Amino acid sequence: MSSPISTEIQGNVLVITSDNPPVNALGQAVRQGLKEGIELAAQESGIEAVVIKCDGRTFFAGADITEFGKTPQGPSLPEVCDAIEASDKPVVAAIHGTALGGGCEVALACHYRIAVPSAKLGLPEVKLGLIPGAAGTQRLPRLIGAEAALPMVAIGNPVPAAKALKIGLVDQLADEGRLAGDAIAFARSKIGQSIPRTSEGTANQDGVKNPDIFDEFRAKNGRKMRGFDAPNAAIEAVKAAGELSYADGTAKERELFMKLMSGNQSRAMRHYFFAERAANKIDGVSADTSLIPINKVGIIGAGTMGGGIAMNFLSAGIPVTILEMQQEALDRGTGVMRKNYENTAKRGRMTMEQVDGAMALLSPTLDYGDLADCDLVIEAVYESMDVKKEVFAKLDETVKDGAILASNTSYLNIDEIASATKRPGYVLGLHFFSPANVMKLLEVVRGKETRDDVLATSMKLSKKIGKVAVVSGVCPGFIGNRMLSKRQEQANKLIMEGANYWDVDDVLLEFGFPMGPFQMGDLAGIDIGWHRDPTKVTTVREALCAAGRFGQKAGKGFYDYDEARNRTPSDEVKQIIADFASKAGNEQRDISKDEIRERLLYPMVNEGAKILEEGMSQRASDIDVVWINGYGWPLYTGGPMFWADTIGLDAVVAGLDSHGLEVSASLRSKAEAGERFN
Ligand code: T1G
Repeated sequence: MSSPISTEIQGNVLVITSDNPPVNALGQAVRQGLKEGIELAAQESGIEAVVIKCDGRTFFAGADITEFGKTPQGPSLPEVCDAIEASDKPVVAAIHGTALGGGCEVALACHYRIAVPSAKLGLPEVKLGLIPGAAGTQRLPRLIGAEAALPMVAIGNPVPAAKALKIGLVDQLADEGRLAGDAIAFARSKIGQSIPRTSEGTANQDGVKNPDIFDEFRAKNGRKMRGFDAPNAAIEAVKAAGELSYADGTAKERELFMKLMSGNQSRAMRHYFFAERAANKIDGVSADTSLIPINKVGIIGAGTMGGGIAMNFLSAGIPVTILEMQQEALDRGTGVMRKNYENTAKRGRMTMEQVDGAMALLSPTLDYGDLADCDLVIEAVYESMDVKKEVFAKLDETVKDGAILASNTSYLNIDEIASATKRPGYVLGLHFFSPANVMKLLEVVRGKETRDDVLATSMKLSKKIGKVAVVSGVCPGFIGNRMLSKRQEQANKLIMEGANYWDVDDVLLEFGFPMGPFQMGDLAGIDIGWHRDPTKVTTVREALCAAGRFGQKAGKGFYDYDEARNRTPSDEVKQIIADFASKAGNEQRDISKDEIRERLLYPMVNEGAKILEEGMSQRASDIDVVWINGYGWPLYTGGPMFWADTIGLDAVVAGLDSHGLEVSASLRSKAEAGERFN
């Protein structure tokens, strides 16, 4: 098989080129070819400088993640990087696309780096539960200082070329389309000069002007890093760069890297990396299915969901016509959208010009006729089948043929909604999660008649608006809410049996969720949907509302809140629950956190098994993608189905049996056969 690496001598410069689609991952053949290229440069006296570049869409985007967990084959990436850096002829990295992970480390091993303005450079290993493993944590701080290196290594976001130039990660910007030529000229200009080797830099030794930066960084990013092992390891590695010799620092990095590589968190996060990409693929629908052009979107309803949904399209530069029934509701809705954008601008995440640009694409209307030329219309009206069928019938009459009609319903039957139209093939569900302009998950609900091109268009469009889309079949609650209802059912039962409601929340918090169900209730507002009659008390929630416990906004809900919104369990609430429990004749008992965790999470796994069995989800990893992006399931456990594999399906079944909870046939048979979901 021909090597993905080719070499060409242009005058006195050796150009080493990688052509390893799709992203020039640094697989064994690439590493071998790079090493041989550097050896060639050393042997040939006519070669006075070297350029390393990549064909295709990007410079090396990292080690080949598919090789992880397999027996390593030499040469290792650290070996290749050291060979590059040891060259006594200047080596220039010519960067376009995304120089990430091992790709950035190859660039750091080069003596110089030039990049096109659209390029990005980064060390995202931490997003895979790892840290850089080819001396990135030791070279980068020596090149740009620990303070600039810390976020790159411990958070893992890439920096654009302009910023890379500013912080010294890149030496020069090249013209788009002239990268190779500029790199060769740049390399020639360095012939005869002393070779700058990053690993020899000691800038970082005294470059850490303020050793407190590490604790300050931890304090500032604590919430984001909560529960993850890799960020702390990354901080340790960067710290070591300022305290140890290069040799000792790389040994420290290797030790930290190997520990993470063999840990559950990295296995889970690597699972998620491929799971998110697999979710894009629709079984039985070819990747080259023709797509329906979406140039104009209609949204029915300018409430919280409708407005949030609209913002996704406006932010992606797609014009939106938004319809309400009353002018006042329309004005309120568009006002909220502008306010949301302005708040984002205040946080420096967009400019006011961008705010105005997005809002300029919005056309508010009270007239269905203005939706006629939309290519896609999404309704976000009241969750009532009758109302939705009425809206779809009207859309079917008004909107041009061939347009997609989508419902944002969170659990209603899409096939029944489609039956209200003469175009069921063009009907599907696009279930956004609140706040719709923030949450990444989009459940794409495939009706029994939904056409392949409608489905493929929706999946592609989801990516354009920055969503992670997962295909779901038609069943109550689709994938996420269907599993959530099982957890909520147990949460409500547990507190009726004597479990402390704060233990229920704490179990989920300690597991890694952002909050538990009772905290969530206080945040959203206990009084949502309350009938406002304090004399009519039939549920715990109604009792809380009757006692004025509306949630955080009232300073009290399930919890009492201080001015900083810190929560304290309430004896009054504990008594309210106990009264309900005794009225229902429930025997009370102390319930351990272990039992709470098993009863909250195992039924979700069981429901996931049923969803798979019924074909409501294409694959177990899709369920993981739903829960990580829609409900805050901790990424470092890989999602409910991967987590169940990790603890063992036999343990899940034994737990469910011990609590007298349902075990689906497929889950039990998988457990008995020693199988995994993923
Ligand atoms: N290894 C193997 N396959 C990869 C890959 C990688 N590093 N990156 C992408 N792919 C596949 C991906 O699965 C998909 O396959 C296709 O390429 C297109 O990807 C030693 C240890 C580069 C920004 O973490 O962030 O280096 O689905 O759909 O949206 O210190 O891919 O087509 O079959 O994502 O244009 C560090 C991971 C690795 C970068 C492009 N590097 N990749 O995004 O395309 S660890 C990363 C990305 C490491 C060293 C350490 C993105 C991208 P398929 P895509 P995209």
